[in-house]
Amino acid sequence: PRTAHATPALLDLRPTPDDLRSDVIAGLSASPKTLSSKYFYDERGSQLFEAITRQPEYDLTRTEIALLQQAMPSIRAAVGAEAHVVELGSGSARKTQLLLDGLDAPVAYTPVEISREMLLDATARLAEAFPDVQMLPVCADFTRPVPVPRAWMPAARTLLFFPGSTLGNFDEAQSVELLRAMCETMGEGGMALLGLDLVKDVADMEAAYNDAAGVTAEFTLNLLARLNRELGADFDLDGFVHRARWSAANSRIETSIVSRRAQLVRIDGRVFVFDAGEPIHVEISHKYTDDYFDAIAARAGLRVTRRWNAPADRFGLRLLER
Ligand code: AVJ
Repeated sequence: PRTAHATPALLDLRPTPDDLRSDVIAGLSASPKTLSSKYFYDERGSQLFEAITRQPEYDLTRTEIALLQQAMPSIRAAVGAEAHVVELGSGSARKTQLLLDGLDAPVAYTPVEISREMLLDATARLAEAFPDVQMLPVCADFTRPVPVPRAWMPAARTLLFFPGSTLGNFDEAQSVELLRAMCETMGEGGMALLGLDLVKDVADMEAAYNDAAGVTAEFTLNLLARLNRELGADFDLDGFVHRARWSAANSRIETSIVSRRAQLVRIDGRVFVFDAGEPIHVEISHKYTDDYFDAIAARAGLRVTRRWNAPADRFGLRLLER
């Protein structure tokens, strides 16, 4: 039977799947050694990230949700009625619900996600909560421009939603590229709402990535556990430590996995040599000032038209227009 809750149709752009094995071999062969933070989020890693968001030192997620709640009436007025909401990634059900609830009669919602399973899960959950919003999921790589499916109800504009300071995990050149793709995806008259973590006390920023309970360290080191599980690598998890520290020159937290001693690691018949104290670069988390972010946005052809900051400027929401 046809019901409002039938499995939503999916526009599948058949994105090239990530190749963990070849990415890891390339990253560990490079100098300095590097692994992409996108590989943190296997099932265990996603659980650990959820646990991070409950740590007292890591207030990013709580602060963003409170800010979104508080700023929503003003966001609603700025965006106007009948928007088509396009979210990059589909991992933030709580924030998406706040946005769809708070906007004026949104007509459609399009999560863009490379994992079909996560895409369909997120869509199904939201379809129940928002029967009047057309669900139009797209399976695609969101770092490239995405064709936005046409909704039954013509939308007044596209509103891209990219919360969580996820932009901060991309380096400057990649960020500009991603913002350019967003600029194209949102189309004429489109807008984007971004959540960005802001520069604050160095001690606060460093504590957020070095929580006392050790959850962030476990999250980071889970990457090595994942490589052992999925690639048959033989990382000795006691031979490596988590390190996260502020780089003022780059305005970002830089997270590494540091080898505690000289050691060898085998993956797939290949041998990787680690010196004592040698880091694997695994994550960057940019923190923004207005000048820095406005300049990056301008390089992508975007203007910041509205700003909402949490108390003590601990987090910011930014509205971007072409
Ligand atoms: C997913 C971008 C919000 O960089 O703060 C949290 C992930 N890494 N602790 C961030 C993360 C370590 C994260 N974001």
